[in-house]
Amino acid sequence: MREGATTTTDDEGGGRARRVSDDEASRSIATPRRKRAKTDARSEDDRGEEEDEEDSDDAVVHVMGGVGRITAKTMLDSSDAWRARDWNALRATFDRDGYLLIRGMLPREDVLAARAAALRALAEERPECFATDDEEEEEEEGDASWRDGGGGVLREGAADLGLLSRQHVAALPAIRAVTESDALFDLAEGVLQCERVMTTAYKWLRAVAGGEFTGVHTDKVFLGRGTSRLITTWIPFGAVKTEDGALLVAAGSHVSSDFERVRETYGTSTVGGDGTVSGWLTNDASEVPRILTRRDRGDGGDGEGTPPPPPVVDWRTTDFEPGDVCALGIETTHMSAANVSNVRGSGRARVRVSCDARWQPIGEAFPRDPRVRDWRGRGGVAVDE
Ligand SMILES: O=C(O)CCC(=O)C(=O)O
Repeated sequence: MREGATTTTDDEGGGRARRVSDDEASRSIATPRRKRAKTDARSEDDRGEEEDEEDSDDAVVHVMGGVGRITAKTMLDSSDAWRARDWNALRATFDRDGYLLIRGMLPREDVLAARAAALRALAEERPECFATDDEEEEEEEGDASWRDGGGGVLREGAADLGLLSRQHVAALPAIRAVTESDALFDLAEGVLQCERVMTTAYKWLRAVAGGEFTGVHTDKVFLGRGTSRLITTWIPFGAVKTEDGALLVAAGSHVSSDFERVRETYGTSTVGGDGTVSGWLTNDASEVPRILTRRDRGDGGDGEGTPPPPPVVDWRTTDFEPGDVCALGIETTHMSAANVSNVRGSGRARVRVSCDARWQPIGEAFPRDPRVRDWRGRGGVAVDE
């Protein structure tokens, strides 16, 4: 299939790269919205309580959902269930929310090695996009090494880095060690409740520059011509804070009645084989309630002229650490936040590197999307059956 209908660049996205303006970006740096203002008059106990509350799953951030500003809550953390291999709990959460966040699922050092490999290769091919070592050191306080998660500061104006179309980079052993790790096979088999899964040889390895993002979509429009039992794992290569362009998931959108008409209309459309249609529902997450209202409730509500309340979209995101993974269902509405990083106010963005890997069960009962040619099993074996 054409690689990038879900991406942000011209040749990779079937549409112009979407960038947010500097003004939008400066207003939107993911700012935690605290539930209560801090005062010094509170007791130690109260402060402790508040800190717990701030760290709770209900913490809210302002974030650029593409070109629109939205608020998002923190993703629910399923790491304990993963560590206990509690498949009932993991599947129950996945079925309810349409996603799973698992922290520290992959070895941190492997993920950082993959990041270093991706950035080194990209810097060789697009040297003009990256700040020089000196500039980087200045910005990153000396932490300029690719290896330890540093590096990746872009020159002002750098855009359309084109990593997605460089599949030889995605195929590097250090990168495959992460994107096709046994832990991901285990997760996909457990969530999909099957004996064996396979993963697409093609990998959606992205280097996202300042102002860029992926618009609101479901994977079904890109990968839905085969089995519906297909999942995506979103793997941040390094720390990806919300402001760097983290994943944003509309929790429950795969089952919610608010999204039903969108699932039936947009969700059953497919991106043209020539990749000329972006496949995005919108590039503005703040528009989604209006789109749901328009498509779901054209009659205007209760028949007595009272417009129905706008549906609430439960956007979820988080600051990702190296090793964290988010799994998504094929009908879960999601996008990535705009990369509004501005390293030390320099006007330079930090590149966001991440990779989406797709998974489905092996076997005749699970048809493949004809747009995807090559599939791989554990150990990198080609899956021909
Ligand atoms: O990483 C991104 O920008 C978005 C990834 C994504 O949504 C996808 O590939 O389905």
